[in-house]
Amino acid sequence: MKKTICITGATSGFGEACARLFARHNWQLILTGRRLKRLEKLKQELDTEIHIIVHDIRDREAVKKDVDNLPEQFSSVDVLVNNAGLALGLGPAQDADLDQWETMVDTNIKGLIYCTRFFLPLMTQKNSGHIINIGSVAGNWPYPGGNVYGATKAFVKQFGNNLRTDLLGTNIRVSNIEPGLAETEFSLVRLSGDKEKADGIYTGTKPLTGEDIAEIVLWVTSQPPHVNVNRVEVMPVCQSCGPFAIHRDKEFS
Ligand code: NDP
Ligand code: 8X3
Repeated sequence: MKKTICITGATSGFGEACARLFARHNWQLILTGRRLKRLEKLKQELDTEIHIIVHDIRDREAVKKDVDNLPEQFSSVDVLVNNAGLALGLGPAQDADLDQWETMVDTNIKGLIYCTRFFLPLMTQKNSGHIINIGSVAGNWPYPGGNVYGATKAFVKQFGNNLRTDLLGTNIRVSNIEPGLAETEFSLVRLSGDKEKADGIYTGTKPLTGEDIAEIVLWVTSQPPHVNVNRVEVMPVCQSCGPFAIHRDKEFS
């Protein structure tokens, strides 16, 4: 029997790449997102059974209803990839748009906990499963403009750590994948659709790709059942951390 993976945010980027890779590895897929046409296109293209769910993960009742109403064939979920998420804005906190901050909190934190809470019973019932959260280097390291986005990813990391403690004694695994610079639609969304600026983020770099992250998700799921990969932090070679920043002022000279 085929294994079942649910990938949230499968309409582009990491989620779409995971859908393509797991289909090639003969898994059946539950794919979620808001853009129906993209999900339908994937369903037509990929050679496996696919159940499409169109909802906004910020809509708690919709997420609950769609998990409650999974078709029998897809109701035994082996892996949940909590991937749907976004960054909005790259400016300093003192100029930030509170609506953008709320959207990141509602999507990256609240949407992720809704999916986790509603899918978990499908795993505890059979005492097996794997929750893979897509965090970020932004949850580990500060950078200018990372403010609320990075904080949502720090939440995701700690939520995963705490899930592990609650699930101790079960066979359910929890992993956090923490990518750095990766070329997807992420920057286009972050920069409000400004393609030139978004492309500029990747100019002169060799960033990670969706396929790179999908391979890591597959590797994490392919470990023997007694092995839990807690966290994987991954950057492209062209990225690193900076030195501590020090503001110098004539007053102190
Ligand atoms: P993309 O913008 O390409 O993909 C984001 C996905 O999330 C889309 O499928 C989108 O679907 C879905 N999504 C966003 N908001 C919602 C919502 N409210 N309801 C349902 N689905 C939603 O970006 P990435 O593939 O890069 O991002 C995937 C994850 O990886 C995110 O959590 C991001 O924070 C994280 N990440 C990205 C990095 C990068 O540099 N690219 C690095 C580290 C982490 P739709 O719009 O159709 O709803
Ligand atoms: C996305 C990676 O460095 O743009 O999570 O925050 S970064």
